[in-house]
Amino acid sequence: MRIVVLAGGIGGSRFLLGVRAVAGGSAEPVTAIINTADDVTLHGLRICPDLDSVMYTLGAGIDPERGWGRAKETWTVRDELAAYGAEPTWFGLGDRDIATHLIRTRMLNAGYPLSAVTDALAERWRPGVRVLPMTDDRVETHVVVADDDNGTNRRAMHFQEWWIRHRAELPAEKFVPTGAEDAAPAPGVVEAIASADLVLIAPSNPVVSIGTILSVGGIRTALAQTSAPVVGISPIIGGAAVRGMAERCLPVVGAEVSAAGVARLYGARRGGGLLDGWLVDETDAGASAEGIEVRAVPLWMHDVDATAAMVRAAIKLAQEVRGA
Ligand code: FO1
Repeated sequence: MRIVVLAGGIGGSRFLLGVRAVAGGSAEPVTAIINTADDVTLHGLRICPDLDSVMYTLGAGIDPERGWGRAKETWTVRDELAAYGAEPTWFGLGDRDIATHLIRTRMLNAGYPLSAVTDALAERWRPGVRVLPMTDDRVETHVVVADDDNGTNRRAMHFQEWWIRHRAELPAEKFVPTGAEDAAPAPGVVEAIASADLVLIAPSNPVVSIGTILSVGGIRTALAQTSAPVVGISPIIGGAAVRGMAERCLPVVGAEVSAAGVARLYGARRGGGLLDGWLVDETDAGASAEGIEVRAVPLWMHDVDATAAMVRAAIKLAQEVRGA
């Protein structure tokens, strides 16, 4: 079974461990299409947080508590940069992680596209799934916030600054995936979706991870046209995000912070939206969204087995909606 997964960073990586476990044996590899709008250039290095979280998690190099960066990390370079007063000091660059950014930056500067860089880095990490950036073009989420008390002026900042420096506590007025209008899907993305037997939407941030993947021209169309059923997994359980700050992002786009609210944001495929099916946690049993088949199963990714059970439930739901 050819499975394609749209995913962001930390939640998406954990989910992919379950997908790999379920699909591990099959000849066709899983294809993961990963958000790159969190990417940022700092201290002259190109950093791709979601691609790295996926690569390190599937390659067993991740720091499991943080969900980003390397295990057994040290922070000497970060501290030395801070000693020079080199801004930004709020972004944690780990020494081991810097090697990844140096390789990536050197290859990008030599003219290799991000997808080729990702393949080269995967030679070391062997993630066991095909990891594709959503695009090889530069797309960066910028967050528009009020710039003064009475909210007359506005300013935009990079998503990483809003997320890390301001802990997503500055009220966001808009998320702008800058560059998306000119970005093309990376090589292999449209083909993978078109030839998929199943498309899974990982329980990642619906706005700044899945939403940004959908903002790349051609990806929504490919998802609408593929014969594969599209089944999503809710990142919201019992009215709160499992991790990260999806609950800070959903109201900005006018979506309710609930499993049903995210399904409605994605929309029903038969109504021109994304989803055929939607998995919600048992605490949200009874959630419904017009035109979408909803099933309630345990959605806590305690370990790979729990996540694999979620993936099997998604496959079962896909077979049911295909039959519908
Ligand atoms: N997240 C933080 O909260 N603080 C950090 O200092 C930080 C550094 C960092 C460095 C490399 C990297 O790949 C990720 C990093 N992250 C950090 C996480 C990152 O902001 C998020 O994982 C994604 O952007 C959200 O999906």
